[in-house]
Amino acid sequence: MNEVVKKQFDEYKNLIERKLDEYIPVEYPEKIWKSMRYSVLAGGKRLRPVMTLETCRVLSGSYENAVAAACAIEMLHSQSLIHDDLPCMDNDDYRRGKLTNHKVFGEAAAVLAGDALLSFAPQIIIQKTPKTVSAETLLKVLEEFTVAAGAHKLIAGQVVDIESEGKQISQETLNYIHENKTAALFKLSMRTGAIIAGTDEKILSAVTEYAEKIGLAFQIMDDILDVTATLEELGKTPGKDAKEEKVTYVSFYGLETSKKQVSSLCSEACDILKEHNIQSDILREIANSINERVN
Ligand code: GRG
Repeated sequence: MNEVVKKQFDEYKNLIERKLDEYIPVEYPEKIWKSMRYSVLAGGKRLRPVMTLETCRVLSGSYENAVAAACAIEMLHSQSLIHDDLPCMDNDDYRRGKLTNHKVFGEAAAVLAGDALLSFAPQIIIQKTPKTVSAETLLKVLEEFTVAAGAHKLIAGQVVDIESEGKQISQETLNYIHENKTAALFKLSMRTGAIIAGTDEKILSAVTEYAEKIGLAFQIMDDILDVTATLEELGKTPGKDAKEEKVTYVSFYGLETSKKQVSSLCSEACDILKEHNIQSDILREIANSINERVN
């Protein structure tokens, strides 16, 4: 990412960090709030909320109106990571370079922290979105959020992923998992920014298509990094996919073809921006930088 774009990205990121810290207090009973804060404030890349803010801005909205929803999406992302790391799911000891939530707070608190984040996130959208945003828009944002978080999207992807372990699955099933586990959150992030900006259906479809491509590219890169990166680089345990006998893009197509697929998807995503005259350096650079990412 070039220096100017990185500065813009970091401005959004710092705003998200500040607001997440402000939105999640430590109240009674302290254990649950501390457990929620531990994972949400553990220093992720904040890619999804930055995409929400930038999408809103570039489509002529006030990005300030999208801050609460952007933070809620990051809370949902954190919830999915806390639960995914549990022994009954992916069973990981490290996340974002730190011990996973259940390793620090215990399994019961980790399950409850995830549950609490899942309902706290829409609460934040309702309570913290500026009142200048119409009730109709707020309802659309909440619908997008609840659909993405539930059994139609994230949970569907997770269930099929778990059921597929140790099996030879088709390319169709692999894509289903990636679309629902990973791309769905990128789509939610961008669609939320676009809806708050009040964009028309044509542009909403264009940003959805961009997010689909970016989401798939991001997940293929995740599969690649699982094979090529270290624990220090990743902040989580590498080599898990092979250990759990998971079919991934790398096991399906090999490393080189997978890398080519990432490049093609990223350049197709940039083409969509160009075609619809969406002039965002950040969104273009996010697409360009996915194949360079190391964590
Ligand atoms: C509902 C339990 C549950 C799971 C839903 C989203 C999900 C399915 C599971 C989370 C684990 C996982 C490996 C998701 C794939 C997407 C992905 C690569 C997440 C990591 O995102 P980054 O790299 O993380 O943006 P940071 O730490 O930077 O925020």
